[in-house]
Amino acid sequence: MTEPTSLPARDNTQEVCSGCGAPLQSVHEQAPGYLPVAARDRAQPVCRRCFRIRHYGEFSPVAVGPEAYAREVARISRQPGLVLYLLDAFDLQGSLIPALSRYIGAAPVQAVVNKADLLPTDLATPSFSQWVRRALAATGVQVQGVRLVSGRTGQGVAQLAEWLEHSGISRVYAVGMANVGKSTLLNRLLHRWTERSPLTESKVPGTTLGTVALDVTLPSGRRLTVIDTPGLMRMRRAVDVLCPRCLKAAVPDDPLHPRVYQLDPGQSLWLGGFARLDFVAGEHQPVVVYVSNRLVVHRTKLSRAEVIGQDRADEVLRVPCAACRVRLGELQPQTVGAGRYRGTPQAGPVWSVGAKGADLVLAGLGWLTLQGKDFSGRLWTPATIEVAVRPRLLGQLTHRL
Ligand SMILES: Nc1nc2c(ncn2[C@@H]2O[C@H](COP(=O)(O)OP(=O)(O)OP(=O)(O)O)[C@@H](O)[C@H]2O)c(=O)[nH]1
Ligand SMILES: [Mg+2]
Ligand SMILES: [Zn+2]
Ligand SMILES: [Zn+2]
Repeated sequence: MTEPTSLPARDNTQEVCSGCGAPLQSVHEQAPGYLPVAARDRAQPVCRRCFRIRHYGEFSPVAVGPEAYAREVARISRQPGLVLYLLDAFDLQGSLIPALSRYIGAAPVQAVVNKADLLPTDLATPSFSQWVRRALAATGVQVQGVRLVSGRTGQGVAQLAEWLEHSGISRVYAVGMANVGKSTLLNRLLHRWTERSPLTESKVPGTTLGTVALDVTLPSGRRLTVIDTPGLMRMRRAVDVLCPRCLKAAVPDDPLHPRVYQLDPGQSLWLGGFARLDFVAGEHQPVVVYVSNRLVVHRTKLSRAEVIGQDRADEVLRVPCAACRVRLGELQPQTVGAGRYRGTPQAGPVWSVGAKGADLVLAGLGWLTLQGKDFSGRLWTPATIEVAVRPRLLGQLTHRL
């Protein structure tokens, strides 16, 4: 994996790359925003990094840390506009920006759940919208509405565009964690209005480095400024720490195929080599796994589970590679309890599953659904990956109220 370099502070008078927002410079070839002197008088020049990402599919992430992030996004409280707060439907937990309201002030916010194409079921239900609203409210952000879109397939994009066309607003920002698809979605909108898709997109988080503002004329003749912003990286999601090969296996590209395992006590499930669920005691029950279709899910005896992780990881579980294993850190056990094992006092973090079941969410890797039957076990995850429990996304949150 390319080691991230950091972004220099930006001088407001400086011209920026129209693909990634990095300040353009012709001095340091390896630094962000490099543009050879000969290419400087082109209209809307793009930096060499953007050129390479677009034409050669190169990945060169640059970490936008919390300070640089705050510096770039603070512009929103100075020049208010509508904020489209983008969330990744596959990684809702990892999409939450702590204290976003600090950066955006009192700007109105619409939640936009992107990558809807990855989910096997449509989420456009009132219960899902309510849950998203509540999850965002818990981080201090009140949203006006929740929209479901796919920047990739275009699902929901025409409706969003028409709404923006009729809303009367003159400035719109896309804001969100790195890699949630801000630039891809804005490119779709911009293409509709200008037939151009100028923003650089890539598989690796840390593509957009600074704000990029583009003025467009809407079909009604009204002017709208569309602003892309860099994504925040907190290194709590799988996608922030993996090398390109492990990323390709762990991040889904196609709609998820739920994998159902009928488990008995004494069995374990490995999710690649990223995480493991041990079923220690309880009733026979189905456990549904929602991870990338390319990730190996390996069922084994609980007594063999550790040996597989230690001796046969590369051969059976395939990813993460040795270098990514080091970056992710050792797997840590957490207690999982459902039914009559719910709430049993235990050492370490406890994930408690109610009678209606729950999703055990691993930020950026996917989730496991338990039905709420008697279950006592352990979930092993790398210390860097955020874990959470939520109502079943496909089942409870997609039920009509
Ligand atoms: N499946 C799916 N993938 C998407 C969608 N939108 C974007 N992506 C993919 O997500 C990855 C990141 O997209 P970007 O548009 O670069 O994301 P970003 O939020 O601008 O990322 P940063 O600039 O790093 O903050 C790319 O591989 C996109 O192809 C979508 O609707 N569905
Ligand atoms: Mg971007
Ligand atoms: Zn660039
Ligand atoms: Zn790797």
